[in-house]
Amino acid sequence: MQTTKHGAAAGEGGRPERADWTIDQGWESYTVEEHAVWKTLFERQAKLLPGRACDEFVAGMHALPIGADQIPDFRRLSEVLMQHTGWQVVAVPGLVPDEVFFEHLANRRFPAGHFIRRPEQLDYLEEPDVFHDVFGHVPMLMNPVIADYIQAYGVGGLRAQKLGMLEQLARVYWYTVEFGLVQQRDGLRIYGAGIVSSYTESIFALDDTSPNRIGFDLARVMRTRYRIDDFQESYFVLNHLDELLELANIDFDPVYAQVKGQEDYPPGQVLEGERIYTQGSGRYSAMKRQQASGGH
Ligand code: HBI
Ligand code: FE
Repeated sequence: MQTTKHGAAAGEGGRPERADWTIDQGWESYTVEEHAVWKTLFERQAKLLPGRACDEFVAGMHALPIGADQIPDFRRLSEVLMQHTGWQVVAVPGLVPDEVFFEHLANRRFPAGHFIRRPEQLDYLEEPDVFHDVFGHVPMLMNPVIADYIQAYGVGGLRAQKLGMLEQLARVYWYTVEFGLVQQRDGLRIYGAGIVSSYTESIFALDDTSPNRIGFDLARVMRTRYRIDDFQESYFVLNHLDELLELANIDFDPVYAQVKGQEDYPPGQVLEGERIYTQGSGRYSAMKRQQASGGH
């Protein structure tokens, strides 16, 4: 799943109607074909995810009006979310500028793409569509810890921009909210939206021997670059989602000071002394690099 760095004006393009870039979802205008794409994606994940998605994701999904047959109506999602964690889902044309994105999150409004991918795009997506945003992110917003964490991320994002530390903060979001894994008693589970909404990555992130799986450390993740157009080379693992509560409440300034000016780590690097769940072979990324260079 590709999230361009600066949330370039996407979707219908051009100037937004409203300053906050929100639009009406236009739920009544979805076509039968669009609901059918949602159904295909939903049913594939519903079969695959038991034993892969974390308990909090499953609980959130079951408590929301999200089903196979139709693209969910954001108004109905917001009614339930508002009661549980004070969040709502607002429709946007696609990626929005960073400060617009952070402003929404800081006010517990999750900006979700209103469009859905085309049938021929099932497994590759330029930017977050309604399946990535609603199936991937929204169930986790029912969990109070994630709800607080993503709001804190919005507040932090507005600040990080001023401090020139957005790059580092965006990596923390990427390796948690988008591509995070969590240790459960019965094994590693997915909580990241970018993984849980992807058929192929829901398998790769847990089963493949190629990627590293490394214990989450804030300063280390702030220095770790990531891939935006392919599977991750490393996944970071929390002992428990409550670790994110700490992240939502600590002062980032000392950590920013610690990492500022420090060398970044390439996505596939493993460091001396860090907690390793899997030392990956790196075979998948090596194969992709070879393909890219036209190697045989
Ligand atoms: N806009 N709609 C939308 N969705 C995103 O995930 C998003 C965005 N704008 C900016 C952005 N993500 C990231 O670049 C920031 O988290 C840094
Ligand atoms: Fe996302």
